[in-house]
Amino acid sequence: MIGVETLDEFVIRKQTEYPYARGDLSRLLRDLGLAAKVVNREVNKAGLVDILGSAGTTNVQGEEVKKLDVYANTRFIAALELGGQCRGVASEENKDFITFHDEVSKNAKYIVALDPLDGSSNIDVNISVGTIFSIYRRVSPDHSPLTLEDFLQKGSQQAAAGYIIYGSSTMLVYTTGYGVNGFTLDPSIGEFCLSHPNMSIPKTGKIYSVNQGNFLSFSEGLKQYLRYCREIDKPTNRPYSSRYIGSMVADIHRNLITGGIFIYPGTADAPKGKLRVLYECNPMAFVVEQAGGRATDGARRILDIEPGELHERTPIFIGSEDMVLKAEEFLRKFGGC
Ligand code: AHM
Ligand code: MG
Repeated sequence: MIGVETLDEFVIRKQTEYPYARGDLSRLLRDLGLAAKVVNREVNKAGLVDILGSAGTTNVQGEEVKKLDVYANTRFIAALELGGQCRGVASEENKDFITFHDEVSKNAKYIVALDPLDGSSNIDVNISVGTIFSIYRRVSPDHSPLTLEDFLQKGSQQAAAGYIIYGSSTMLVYTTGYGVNGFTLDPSIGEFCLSHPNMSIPKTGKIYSVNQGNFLSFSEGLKQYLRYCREIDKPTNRPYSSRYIGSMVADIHRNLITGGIFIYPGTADAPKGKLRVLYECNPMAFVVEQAGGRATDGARRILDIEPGELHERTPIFIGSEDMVLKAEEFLRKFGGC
């Protein structure tokens, strides 16, 4: 296409810039792009067919599973298995990791951690949801069965990561550690087209995103930071605006473009917060850091966490560097996470 670069073209062009790249990762990214298009088709017609509402089961975290969660999980896993570049998958929807055993996948070097449909409580009310993915090179020997250690790697080891936002338009945003690029799905040609090259997050912003309904169970440090966000101080652009969609992908995507901070903290009842290290926090942290932002658990870099289990959770403070640093300052001074 003249003047428009598609995701597939972009991925191949990037691959040729690295003389020793074998193209496996490129093919894996294209497999994810294909699955995203299929899931997008279903998300877009969710109100028309009988896939809205609950599937009548709960997932491994005891949360209600929506039918589109099940659909997205199946589609992404099938695309990765068929593509042959992925040896196995850990998903929010599955208690244990899955290993692919077919002849092609047996030789694959990569594993994927996946949240197939994040923010799923928003599905029934026509609000943006997302898919989050994280790609690692396996650490166990090639051709041998996968082990838990292949998945319990630090986020800093990610080979690539990104998300798809099913919003007013559908976008795929990803990084391989060389900056962040965003592609918007053009429904008329069915292709993701490069629309946001070299994305960078403003150093500071005017938006803070946190579920303030939980205010009373926040730490003193976070309460004080939120008071700071609401204070009037023209030179520092305060008060900030409060924006909370309840879809992490959508909240962070907006902040990535406009500047802002997204917080899901630990609380008295849930000291590790809600969001999962492997397939929610790590990939979003990789993207945001690559765009020039910062992501910590209030003290420690998210990408340095050593996960102890597949579905481990962590508090997260992520977004514009200056805003995250300021929140950390309050946590240090008044305590908490
Ligand atoms: P999910 O993976 O079950 O959809 O949960 C993750 C979502 C995030 O997208 C969002 O930031 C958060 O849950 C909202 O939680 P809360 O309603 O507690 O604020
Ligand atoms: Mg999720």
